[in-house]
Amino acid sequence: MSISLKRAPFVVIEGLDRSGKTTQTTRLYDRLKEAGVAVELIKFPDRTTAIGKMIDSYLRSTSELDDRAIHLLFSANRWELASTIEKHLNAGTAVICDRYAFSGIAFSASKITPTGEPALSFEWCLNPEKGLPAPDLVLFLDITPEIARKRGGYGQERYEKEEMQFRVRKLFQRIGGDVIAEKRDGKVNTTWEIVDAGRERDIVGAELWSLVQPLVNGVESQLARLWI
Ligand code: FDM
Repeated sequence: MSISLKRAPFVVIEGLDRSGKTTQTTRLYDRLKEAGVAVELIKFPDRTTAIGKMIDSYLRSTSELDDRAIHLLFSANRWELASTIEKHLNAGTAVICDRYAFSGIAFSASKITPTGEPALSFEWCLNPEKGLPAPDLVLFLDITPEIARKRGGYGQERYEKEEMQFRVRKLFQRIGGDVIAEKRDGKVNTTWEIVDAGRERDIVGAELWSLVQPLVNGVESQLARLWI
């Protein structure tokens, strides 16, 4: 009799506005289900919790909050689901997250003061994310500002402005570069994949599937924690 020590994989999808992130996340989830994989889809921010409702009203500009306060609420929204994510993975259910800690850092660290200085430092933004369950795979859906513009206007929510998206993209590139270097040095278990989301929807979908498929039978390594 063999005892399996495997747990289910934890996959995060990150991306810029107009990158097709939500469509691709849903497709991936459906494809996993069709393949008979037990899987849960979690979207951050999770706007259904008490904390999530405060985030939702801030994003829709029906309330104002200090930059630090909203940053910590986004982080707390992940922490309130962290043990659920861990339980799913250990019980053999794969978890896909639409956005995670990387969005948390990239968006908050992109905020600037009226004189153009960063409102919050990168390190300050990273700190509350330390210790969250670390994904096995991050799929970063990258899109250039030009293609995003061609795909039509941004939505009405706070942060859905071209110059903010431009800074967010730069920060995602910095975060991804750090994760790739840390993986190469054996410091983290997270694989960061940059996926060109400017291509046709089916091509992007096929690439995402080819990156996720090798994980569906489970991963050997214990669940790691982010940045500790
Ligand atoms: N966002 C999302 C943050 O600023 N911090 C976070 O931690 C997360 C998860 O909220 F503009 C931003 C990113 C985006 C907005 O996300 C809502 P969706 O995916 O558009 O709902």
